[in-house]
Amino acid sequence: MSEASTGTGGRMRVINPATGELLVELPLAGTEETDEAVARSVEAGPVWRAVAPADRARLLRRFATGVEEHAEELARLETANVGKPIADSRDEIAMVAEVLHFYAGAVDKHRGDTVPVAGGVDLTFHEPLGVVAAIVPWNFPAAIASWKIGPALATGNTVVVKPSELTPLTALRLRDLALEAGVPPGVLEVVVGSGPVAGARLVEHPDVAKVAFTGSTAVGRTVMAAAAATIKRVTLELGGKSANIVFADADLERAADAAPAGVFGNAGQDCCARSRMLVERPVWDRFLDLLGDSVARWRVGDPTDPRTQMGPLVSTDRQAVVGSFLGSGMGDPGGGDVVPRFVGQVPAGPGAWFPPTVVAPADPTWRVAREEIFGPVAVVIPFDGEEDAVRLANDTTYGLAGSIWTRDGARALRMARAVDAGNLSVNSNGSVRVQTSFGGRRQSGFGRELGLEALAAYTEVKNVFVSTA
Ligand code: TXE
Repeated sequence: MSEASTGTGGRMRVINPATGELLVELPLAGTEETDEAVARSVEAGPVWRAVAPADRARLLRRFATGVEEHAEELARLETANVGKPIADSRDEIAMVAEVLHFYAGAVDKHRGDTVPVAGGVDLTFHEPLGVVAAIVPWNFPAAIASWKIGPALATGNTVVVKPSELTPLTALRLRDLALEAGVPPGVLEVVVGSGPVAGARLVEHPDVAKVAFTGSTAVGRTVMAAAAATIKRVTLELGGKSANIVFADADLERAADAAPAGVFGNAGQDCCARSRMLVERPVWDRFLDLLGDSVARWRVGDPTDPRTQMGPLVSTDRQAVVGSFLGSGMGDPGGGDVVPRFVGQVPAGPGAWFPPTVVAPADPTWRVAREEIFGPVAVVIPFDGEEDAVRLANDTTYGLAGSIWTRDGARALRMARAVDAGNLSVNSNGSVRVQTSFGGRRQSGFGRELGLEALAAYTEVKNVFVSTA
């Protein structure tokens, strides 16, 4: 299946990955169409900033309400386009609305300061940046778009969203719902185009003030380098290889029960996937027994069935990539065989299916234990004590998320401080909440989304001194 063509004037075949069925064919924006969207966004800037704060908040609330009213339609669209279970899509669309409500409430609360200085009065303003390009991946298309749209619009920016070429459908609907809510034309633009053409053009465009990027570390690197030419502001939310650390004193049943969702959720196509399970040696056998049971219970199948917990991968191309981490000779650098210990079930027939797969024990030097796979593959590695757990958890170039399972509160806090990642959870695998900041350290990127922290990513402080002499 060829999911997308690229280049100016091309067309994109948008595919349902669970069935291989063609959903729609869309024209791809080239450089010219991208420039036109940026021009509309520039023009809309003064219009949007002239809307009184309370009215801007009302418009964002109305937009949020529109999302709620069309939630089922949006959820079905997301499931058809991404292949994710409908239960997940419903949660993610609910999150889109919650994000918009949250930032609607922030419009008139992101205030400046007065600063004590000699000779006059000094005050600060949090000013919008201008046109923000939101470059979005295919794993959570609507949710991740909203994380950028919400705070950017609330603080008076205009936004051009470039969804992934594989999954543009919900972004287009969100733009329509914003217009229907009364958000002025041009304030929220969507450019459906390929990364190397439309995405790259947004990054180099002199009228784009900031790029908010979520995607692979490799592309993030090129975005950051290209943004240097115009000194563009950049925030990057990139990959991860997060650790799920299970101590011997943990509630093992609970940890094992939660583990599949922590790594196989969204078919593992989640930057926060807990794809490295670290298990303290005294409970290795017991935990592996429990994990085998919970993997066997993990329901893979038709994404439109509300009981389904995992659907297919986003594309058939991804099957080969995910499969390349397993098999004979893949135990590099030793070249041994990477043979899974547990392999779950997948439906027969068409679709980009890949079974939930657990490699245990895995050597920490193997590629399967080091690289982001972005598929439903977990490795399990034994450790001996707290220090060893910290060493293994931090033995990665990434630093996005992680979990610590223990009944010892002091240890939980010591570990949470010692693991070098932006988002940690104790006795839970949840990383993302609307009210709290989200983002990475090291090569997982920088800048924070969500929470009140995101407002700083879309504004700059202007300082004004007024002499009273
Ligand atoms: O990401 P890309 P892909 C990781 C994950 C996955 C891998 C590849 O490991 O397997 O990345 O996914 C746009 N200038 N993550 O190929 O290519 C592109 O069109 C500007 C982690 O989908 O990084 C899309 O809109 N933009 C991750 C977006 O960048 C460019 C989420 C992301 O695509 C561009 C997704 C360019 N030169 C993948 N090239 C996470 N953090 O959750 C591409 N794009």
